[in-house]
Amino acid sequence: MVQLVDGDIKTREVLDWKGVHVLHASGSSCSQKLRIFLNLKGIPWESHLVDLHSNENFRPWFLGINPRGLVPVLVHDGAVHIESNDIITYLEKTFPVPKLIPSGFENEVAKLLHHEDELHLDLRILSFRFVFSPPGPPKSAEALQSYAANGSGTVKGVADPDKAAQLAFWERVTREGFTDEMARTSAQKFRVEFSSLDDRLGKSPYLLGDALSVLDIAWFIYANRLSLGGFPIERMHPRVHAWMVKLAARPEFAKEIASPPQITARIEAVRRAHAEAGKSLEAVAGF
Ligand SMILES: N[C@@H](CCC(=O)N[C@@H](CS)C(=O)NCC(=O)O)C(=O)O
Repeated sequence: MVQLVDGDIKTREVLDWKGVHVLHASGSSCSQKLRIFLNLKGIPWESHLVDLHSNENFRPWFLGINPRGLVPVLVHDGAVHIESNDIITYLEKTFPVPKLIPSGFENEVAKLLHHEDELHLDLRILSFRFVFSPPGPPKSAEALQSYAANGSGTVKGVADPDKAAQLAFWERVTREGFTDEMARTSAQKFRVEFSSLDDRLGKSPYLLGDALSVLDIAWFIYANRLSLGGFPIERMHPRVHAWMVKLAARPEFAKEIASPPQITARIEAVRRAHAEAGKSLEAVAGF
């Protein structure tokens, strides 16, 4: 569980926030996951949007709340929680009904969610390359300087290696771009994961059995994002595709993945342009 300690938090005003507050971004995959969870739980919460496009997350105010500069963040009665899976696990304990982590599966779910989180940078690589496709470097030098310089730099009172890893990631992709090699490696990892999910879905309607769980939410978000990038889920992993379509029809999921028409049109245009250049996700990954 990642609950920040007093010395980690420089933006002191949040310590007075009462109730459930979520700092999030509409198109961010981890924020979508948390919002679906909150919808299914029926937990009332107050929204604080963070604009990732203008790098609001790298400015002192936000870094004073999450020293990692990442969304989502939960502030519950003045306590600051970071890391989407830890936030979800904390909320599951605090608001136990309806159950979204089945009894007896707590350790397995923790392990599986940790594994999902380990693939987050792979999701980011494929998202930037095939969905967002920014024309220039993803982060300006000025934004990265602000990221490096601000915030406490500590999590639970200890110098935070995760921030250094995030910085190294952005510096690398600023230098090299999101290369074919990076995209291929990341796509291959998801092929392995989706094959294993497909096997699970051959045995039960949801990933952990007969009931929907946080694991379905987490993997739904990844599958949805990758299908926007042109990952051939329907052709390669038909059970995952059918499960994804079934979940997407539920209102708690549908409203979190809906995009304004101009964003949908842009994503389609990016996909078409990549395909015309022979550089679709399928082609680059060799699927
Ligand atoms: N392990 C973190 C990952 C969070 C993360 O990477 N969030 C992304 C959005 S999905 C973010 O804040 N990116 C910062 C950026 O794009 O500048 C979690 O699960 O909360």
